[in-house]
Amino acid sequence: MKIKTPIYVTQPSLPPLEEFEDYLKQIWDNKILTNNGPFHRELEQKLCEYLGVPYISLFANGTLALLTALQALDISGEVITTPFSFVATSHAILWNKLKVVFADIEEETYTLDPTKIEAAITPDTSAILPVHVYGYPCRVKEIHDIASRHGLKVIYDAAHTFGTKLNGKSLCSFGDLSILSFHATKVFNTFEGGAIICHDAAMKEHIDHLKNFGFTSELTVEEMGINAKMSEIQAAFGLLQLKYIEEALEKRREIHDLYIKGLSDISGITLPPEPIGLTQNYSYFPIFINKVKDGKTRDEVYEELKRNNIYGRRYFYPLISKFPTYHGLESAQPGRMPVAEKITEEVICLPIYPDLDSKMVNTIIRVIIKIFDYYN
Ligand code: T4K
Repeated sequence: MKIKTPIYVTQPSLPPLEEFEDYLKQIWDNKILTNNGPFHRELEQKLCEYLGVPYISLFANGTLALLTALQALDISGEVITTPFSFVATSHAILWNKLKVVFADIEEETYTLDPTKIEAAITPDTSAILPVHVYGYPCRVKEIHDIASRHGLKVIYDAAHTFGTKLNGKSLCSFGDLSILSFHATKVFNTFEGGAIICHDAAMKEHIDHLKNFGFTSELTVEEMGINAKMSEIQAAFGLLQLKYIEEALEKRREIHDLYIKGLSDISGITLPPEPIGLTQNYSYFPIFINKVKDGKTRDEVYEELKRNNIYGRRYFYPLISKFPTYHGLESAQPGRMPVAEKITEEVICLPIYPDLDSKMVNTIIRVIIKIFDYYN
């Protein structure tokens, strides 16, 4: 049962190399490398069609998209967000010199608890920045209602949601703005990359200006922009990736189903939820290890997996609020977010990616069964 080569939590999907050469040849011919070139424009159009969203603006990565989204809506004061995410979520708030206010999550979806959002609102609050963690939907209706009642903006960190739908509607189409990540570790990757999704042409133009230094014409800079543009090589790669996305999602689904079947009888493991109305992208396969149920701690299981060459990841541990940068915040104090504090101690994301073959998935399942000594 010994696994010889390390198996990591993910591995990027790559299309056939020879197909990418055609795109490279076109770039070599036309010499357009960046600044809203033909592949960039084409990828924006194709992604709007694929995701079923009205407007998309491509970015060099998801973090720059988050930073720019906060600028685009002119957010000030305090922003309510989750501690159970990748650190880019709240770093984007800090980089904009705004105050991070953490609120607790729900146990069912690992996303912000609407009642905790409402309790965290003060006269200085201007936005909510929830995260659809692992592609599971936030309570979008409740969050919309809270934002409307209090006059707040909503920016969804939808970095994990590529291809997911809630009741047939793209999960990255909610809120005032949503951001996506196309990092190498994501379901759809352009090596590095990201996007902002918005709902009207004026906002799209505003965002396009912001990501290009604030230029509105050759001679005019009207606002303080940044350079956050996606290059032609990334956009070309994205176009090729789109050709294979359905196949990649299907392979992820097969792995997900194997894990569900193979691990469902182990009492110490809680499997990921199947939210009603959600078309998933199977970007992550989080399991939750409850010591009380089976006597094993998450870290014991995590270390034992590593000894077997299986490199799951504890996404997201520690909570962002535990990092020194956030220690001073009142909302980050221990005991303030009991659900997030529990979930972060229980989670391990198991390897899931299109090139992980079913034999290996079954081996991983057998290793886990052995760790739990399930048949003894
Ligand atoms: N919001 C959320 C909710 C996010 O999750 C993220 C990013 C962002 C915002 C920001 O978006 P970006 O600015 O990144 O576009 C990874 C990624 O670096 C990060 O993009 C991602 N979230 C986060 C959840 O995961 P690490 O530190 O775990 O990455 P790393 O390098 O350890 O990679 C994990 C495994 O993937 C490796 O063990 C091996 C494999 N891998 C990785 C890379 C980079 C490969 O096989 N090839 C590769 O090129 O953060």
